[in-house]
Amino acid sequence: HDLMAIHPYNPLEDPYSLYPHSLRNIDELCASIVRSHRETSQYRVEELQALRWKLFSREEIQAYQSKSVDEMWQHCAVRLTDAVQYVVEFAKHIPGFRMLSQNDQIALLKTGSMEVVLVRMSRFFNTENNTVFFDGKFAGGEVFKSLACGDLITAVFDFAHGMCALKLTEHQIALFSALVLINTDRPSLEDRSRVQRVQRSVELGLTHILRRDNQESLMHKLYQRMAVLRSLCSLHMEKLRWFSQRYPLTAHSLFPPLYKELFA
Ligand code: CLR
Repeated sequence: HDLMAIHPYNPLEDPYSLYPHSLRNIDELCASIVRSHRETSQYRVEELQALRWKLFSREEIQAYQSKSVDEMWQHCAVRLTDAVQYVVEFAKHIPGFRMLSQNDQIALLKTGSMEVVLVRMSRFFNTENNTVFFDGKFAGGEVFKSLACGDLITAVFDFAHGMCALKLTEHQIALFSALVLINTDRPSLEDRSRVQRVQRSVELGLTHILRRDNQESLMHKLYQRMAVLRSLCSLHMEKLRWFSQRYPLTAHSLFPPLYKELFA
């Protein structure tokens, strides 16, 4: 009791006391999210940097542009699903994710996986010529012309451009991706309060590394990006509904099962 009198403890002066975490736990949480990001990010930043000037030739671009609408959709759906698979792997290693019910894990991935793919896209994006690494080379928006959804492509490229402007570190991208995924606003969650506990810890992790990097002002910008992500994903769903109506057979029998499971 005497010790308490010598060191009066005021929880309001201790930002961490509001949460059931110690600084050490937060460091461990950040480290495992960063590790999981690194292990599931397909390419390292340096590798992508080295490939920056590998562009598609005029002939190659024309080959993409002369594909039929359904052929190009199927091709992109396969590429996207591949990327989503890595995001699912990433999610599984976010501390607390596996403790959620199967239903809640799926509910979070249904809306969040595409958003994380778009966050990750910024690592694969060259702002100097507005191209994205796709199929082994860098592709401009014109490569996707035969998808017939120019507004979506423009919006997605604009988003990647804006993300790049924030110049996030790999650690920041990792924590931001986790926060995008663990979101209590998603529809049809069974145990919102459990998701909220995981969300709080990830939020705390992001705050922690932004503070450490002396970039606390980024937090506000990142929350703004999350709102843009949401609108991009509803645009993606809208396009998918349009496509499935016009090409029910391709959508039904040629799209990868995971793509259908998550987005259809
Ligand atoms: C995102 C980061 C991943 C690797 C990756 C794979 C596929 C890419 C994707 C990135 C970015 C977006 C992308 C996608 C393939 C098609 C898609 C270029 C680089 C564009 C935007 C077309 C979307 C078409 C849908 C409407 C089907 O780690």
